[in-house]
Amino acid sequence: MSPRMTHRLHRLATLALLAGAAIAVAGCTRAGASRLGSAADAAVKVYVPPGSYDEFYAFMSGGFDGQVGVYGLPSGRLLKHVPVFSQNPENGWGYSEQTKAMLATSYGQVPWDDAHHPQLSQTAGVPDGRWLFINGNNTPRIARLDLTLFETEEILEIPNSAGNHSSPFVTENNEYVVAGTRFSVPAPQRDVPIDDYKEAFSGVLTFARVDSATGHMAIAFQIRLPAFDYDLSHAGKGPSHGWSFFTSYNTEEGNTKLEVNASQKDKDYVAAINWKQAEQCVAQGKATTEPARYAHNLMGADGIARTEWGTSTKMITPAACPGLAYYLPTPKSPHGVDVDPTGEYIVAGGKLATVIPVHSFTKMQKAIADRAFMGEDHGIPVLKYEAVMVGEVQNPGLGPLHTEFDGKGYAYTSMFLSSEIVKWSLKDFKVVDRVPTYYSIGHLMIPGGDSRKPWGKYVLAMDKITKDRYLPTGPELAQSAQLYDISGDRMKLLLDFPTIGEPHYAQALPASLIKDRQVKMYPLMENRDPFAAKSEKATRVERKGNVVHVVMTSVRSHFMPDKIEGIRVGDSVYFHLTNLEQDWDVPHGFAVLGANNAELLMMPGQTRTLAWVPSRVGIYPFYCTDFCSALHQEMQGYIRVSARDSKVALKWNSPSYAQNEEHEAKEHDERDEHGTN
Ligand code: K7E
Ligand code: CUA
Repeated sequence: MSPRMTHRLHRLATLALLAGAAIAVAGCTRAGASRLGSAADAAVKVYVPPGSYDEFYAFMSGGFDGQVGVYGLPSGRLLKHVPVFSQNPENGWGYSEQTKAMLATSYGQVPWDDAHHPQLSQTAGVPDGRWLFINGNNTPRIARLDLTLFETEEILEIPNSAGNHSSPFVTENNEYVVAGTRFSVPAPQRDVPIDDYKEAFSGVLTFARVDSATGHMAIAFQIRLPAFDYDLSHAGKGPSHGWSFFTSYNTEEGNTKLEVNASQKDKDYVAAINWKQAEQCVAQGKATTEPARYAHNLMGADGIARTEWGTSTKMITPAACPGLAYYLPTPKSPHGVDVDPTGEYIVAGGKLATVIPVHSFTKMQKAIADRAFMGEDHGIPVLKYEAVMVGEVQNPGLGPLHTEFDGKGYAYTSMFLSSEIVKWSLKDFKVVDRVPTYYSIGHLMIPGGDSRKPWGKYVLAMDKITKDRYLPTGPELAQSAQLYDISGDRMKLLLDFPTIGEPHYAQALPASLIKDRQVKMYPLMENRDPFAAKSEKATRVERKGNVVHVVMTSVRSHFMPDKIEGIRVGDSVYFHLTNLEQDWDVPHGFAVLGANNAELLMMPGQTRTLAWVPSRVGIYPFYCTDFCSALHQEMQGYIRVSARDSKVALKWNSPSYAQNEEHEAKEHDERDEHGTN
């Protein structure tokens, strides 16, 4: 949720409170006070003794940090910070020559983003531990992380989109990851008056196919919809497999002052998209091929990321494909949309609504068959609210946003304004429990809680505001996660922990699913980087005009070569570092004085390349930044940089040098003969 929206909700909350609608808040404070229980009990439940492992991996989006934070649950310990959309100078992600292409987009290299929704890949609707997908919100992209590496392997740009918020939300077998645009824009982009919004703008939903063997994504088709704001999504499962649901607010189609203009209508929609129908229409040639330029960045088997450019997409419209889209009226500016484990209930979080509406997939199908429409909107049938709604959770609190499920018949909804989690029954839609959160909860997460088989032991609240929860740290205070035990009838707060970045959504799975499948190193002999040096003998320095390739190795506890002369000011120097180690957890680092991009961190067996243009003469030390051995501090070297017109010969101390010297000498003779240089 954006700060602007937060502000708006606060204002509305104030209004609501003034109007005397504070019942829910008062109720929750009472419940909360009696809920802290024994601190010792809670401590025991989250205590993971030294040397022991956590039960779950939790993958939390970093929000405006553009990365993924991996935490252990129940301890809340940070295990890894995986750079995705944001350059990371700590290990050279997005800076090294091998990873730079990963951040290519049609707007150029975009080295940051706002990442909201991690989604684990699924098999038959259950997280399978293969991949993690996550959306880039600002420059529309979807990334895929490989969970044997905990690294980003692929980033697909989404054309005809702006604000990729309702994304990536996988279908049951990763048939698709989806991408709905939050901001409608002209698609394709063009120069139009903003006041032509209603005629010229579109809200495009994208379905990208995921290859079941490799995980590689490819845009299969796009759907052109009215110019609403498509906010969140979840896929159907079981009986509702084949459908995806997207919340849409701003059905008023305002293009300015949305806090007022998009809050006019009593109900907006959940858009129900029949993607099987879409597949058929595409197969029947009902899609139009439209030009589009977008980047598809993929890490190669050689460890080098490359960009392929997409040039067109297949666009379908509900008009050309009847049965593709229906609108489910949903009160009031809905945010989250979540599907329960059985696939029957579709729960929307109407952030300005006083109830949580629950739609039934069975009723929806019947309503479609009976043509129980209240009308059409832009030619798309709008189903009657009563014909699809199966229940409304009464008095849930204020500002319902997101819902997760425990697999035992209960749903848990985050209430942003009244800062609480509300547990309610899927049988009768009655609230059975509530606990306060500290403060302003956005998403919440139960391991597997949006899948067919939740591991319903904990719920994690992700809070926007921490205020007084931690030691103060200047103007910016940490965001926070809070872990609650949900194994009993009543939720119990166990733990608070601050997070890196702003966690929006998260996903978690049992550690046992992936912990034994981790890649421990890259086999050196299979290294296919063109500048890999698989032994110290292969190290060398080569000049081609102003370009110098320094092909180096690192191994405990030295670089080869570690003494290099003959570099000139303004040269483009490429340091190609191969880590010769073949042991788990022995990365080496590489840093050079004045490098104005990054350092490198090379995993065992891996080659990484740093570009460097020295701007002034001098002696430049370089060293290993990762404390790798007792003699780590000896792991260093020098580079001599001479003037642009200097005659200092290229020279380095590795086994290849002697050989090269003869070669160079010959070259010099030849040059002298021809009178050049
Ligand atoms: Cu509710 Cu971007 Cu999923 Cu944040 S979103 S809270
Ligand atoms: Cu290698 Cu420190």
